[in-house]
Amino acid sequence: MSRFLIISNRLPVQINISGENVEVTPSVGGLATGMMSVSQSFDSLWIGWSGVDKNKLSGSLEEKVNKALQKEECVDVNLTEEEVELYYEGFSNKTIWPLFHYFTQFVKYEEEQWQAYKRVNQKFADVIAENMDGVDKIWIHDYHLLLLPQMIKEKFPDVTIGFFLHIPFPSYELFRILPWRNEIIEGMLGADLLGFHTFDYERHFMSSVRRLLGYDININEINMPKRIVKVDNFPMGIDYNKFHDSALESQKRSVRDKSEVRKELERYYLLYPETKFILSIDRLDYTKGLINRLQAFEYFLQEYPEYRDKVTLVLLAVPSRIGVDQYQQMKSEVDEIVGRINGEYSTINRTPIWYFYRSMPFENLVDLYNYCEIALITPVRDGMNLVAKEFIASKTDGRGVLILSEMAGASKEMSEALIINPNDKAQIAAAIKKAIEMPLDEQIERNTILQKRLKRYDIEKWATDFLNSLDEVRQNEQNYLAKKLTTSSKNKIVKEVCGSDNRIFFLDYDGTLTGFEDNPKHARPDKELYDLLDALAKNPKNRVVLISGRDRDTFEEWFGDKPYTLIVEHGVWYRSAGKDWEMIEPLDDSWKESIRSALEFYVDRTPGSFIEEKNYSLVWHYRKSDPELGHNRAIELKDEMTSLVANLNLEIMEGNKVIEIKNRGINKGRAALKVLHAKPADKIVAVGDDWTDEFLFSDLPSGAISIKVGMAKTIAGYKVENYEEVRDLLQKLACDK
Ligand code: ADQ
Repeated sequence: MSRFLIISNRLPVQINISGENVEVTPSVGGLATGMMSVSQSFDSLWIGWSGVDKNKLSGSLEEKVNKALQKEECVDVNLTEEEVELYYEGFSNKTIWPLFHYFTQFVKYEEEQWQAYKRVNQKFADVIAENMDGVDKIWIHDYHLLLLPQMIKEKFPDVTIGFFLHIPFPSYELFRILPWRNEIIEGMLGADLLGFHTFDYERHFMSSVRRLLGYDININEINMPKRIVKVDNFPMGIDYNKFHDSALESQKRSVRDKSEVRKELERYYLLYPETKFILSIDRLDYTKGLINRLQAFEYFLQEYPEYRDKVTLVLLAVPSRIGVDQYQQMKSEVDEIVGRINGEYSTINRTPIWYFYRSMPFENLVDLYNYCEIALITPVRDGMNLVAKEFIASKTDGRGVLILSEMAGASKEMSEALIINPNDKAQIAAAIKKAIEMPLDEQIERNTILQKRLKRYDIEKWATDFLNSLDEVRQNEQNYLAKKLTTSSKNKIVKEVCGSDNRIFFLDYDGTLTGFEDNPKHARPDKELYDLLDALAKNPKNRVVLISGRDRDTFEEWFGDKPYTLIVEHGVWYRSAGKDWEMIEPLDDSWKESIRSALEFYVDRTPGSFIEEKNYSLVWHYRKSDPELGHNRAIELKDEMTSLVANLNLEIMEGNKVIEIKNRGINKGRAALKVLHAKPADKIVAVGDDWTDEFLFSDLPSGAISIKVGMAKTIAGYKVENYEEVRDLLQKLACDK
């Protein structure tokens, strides 16, 4: 059985120490539950901070803590008080948390905290390294450990790493503010699979990768120099049955066994049967929108006086991050508004807001979910928001109305709720009114759909989906590794090629024999390349064919006096060494005018892009443009061109940061076959880097040796990482004899 590590800032356990006694109890959080269900099929270990500073414990107590953790299959990363202050309360909660939730005004930029963040991430990496025996998969959680994937990848390149971010990933315009943005994104890219709650966060992340690091992105895969990283969204679910079943059980309890909360709610309801309970539950955090929620409730009481006697807001705020300034300020502000509203609208018998500032046992939480008719959840930013889901899961008879902020990730899956803008108090007040008045059958209809979805995509399914996806990524990596040109396969190829008396080399130019430049004209061959190609061509048993999408004039200038065959414009023109250029087949170029004017429109709107004109094709280059804009414009352009080219017998080819429009049916494969038809070869080697070379690979006769440069999918038999590796191989293929 393979071993699997789960890594998060906090371990899923509570440690209680009294005297010499140590008690470790598993926590009931969603993540722990989800992991529990999947971890049963693995030999798994959870690594994280226990919340206890072991430096302060006696040797015997420390031993007891370690043993108790071991029993729960947990290993502790011991953090000192100073580390907790700088890494956890500091960089994690004063820099990343506010920035990723769009609260730029709260973001602290402290070098000392950043250094501590790096140090603690390294500390996690060190503890992981001590526990790597037999491990083939690691799943890292959340914003405290953004640098960890890369730290592990560097040390253990063969281990598959998944990373899930539980909070939003902000838009590039926000993320770029961070002085350490590149290190953070590179840290995350150490993972093989990156998961986010929603497509928006995934999109934001991709955009930052493209703009900051310039990597190519293929739908949801990032092509890094040596690896592919997959990015996807996995909306986190809850343990649906646990909430639903507990709510059912609670209803069945006798009066004596009922929770105090439930008894109080029922007693109140008997006295005031018209009351609607509005529930508000969250950690006391500025992202959760408590202030605007209270203001909207106040506005509701002002605007709809007829309901003043009929609603009670049950406000449950869980103490959180008490050491961080903003949280203390917020607590005072909440206290003040609650005081003001209760002062203004209370009567002898009734108080409009019941305010609790504490955590609650699970049973009481479920009673609140089950009993309250309306949930008012108005975060100004929230990665997902599980409370919204837990409320719906606990509605055993299908009644109840959820009012949910469009800024919560959960709103993307819960469109049957009343979706509001958390900054629009009039809209929230109107939603409260609508919720109070909503007919029962409509409530049930909406909730039935929501419940069905939550039940199907529960926490277990979420975790399993993520892990299955991780396995797929691993499989793809293995497929890649299977094609990777190893030293032994290189030796085999050299032996095979040099053993033949009639060899031909079809070599693409850009990205294959040389690197890319912003301006294609600057990618001239260097001396090393000329020497290499000359050495290859000098052997009378070799024929060198440069086969490229380049224009004729450029190749004439660079290779005009060389003894190589040249094929340009993807197979429009052909030139044997020392002979004149010939067209491979007659073509028409009368279409260029109409296509050029369409392309010019894109040049005007995409700074840095330009048109290259070849004899029988037009190319729009966007390598120098803003990567994000260039990518989007390329999609638009392809879309627009598809209808334009249909009647002109043209086709669109997408290369590396270029879109080319050319006559249909002209491609490198067809051109190569013509060369081979004129003079067959016993051994064929073809090397290329983009998808125009796939035509070459697919059309060549079986037995040809095809080599792809880069990570993208290919039908070629082998893959190499870069043009340097190609040059190294060609050096050997010049063959002594
Ligand atoms: P949180 O910001 O903590 O989580 P949320 O998703 O709402 O927010 O989860 C809160 C959890 O705490 C719920 O499971 C709830 O049952 C529990 N809880 C709330 N009030 C409680 C109380 N008074 N007593 C006991 N338990 C209480 C972060 C992100 C979210 C994301 C989650 C999961 O900020 O956006 O949904 O992680 O990825």
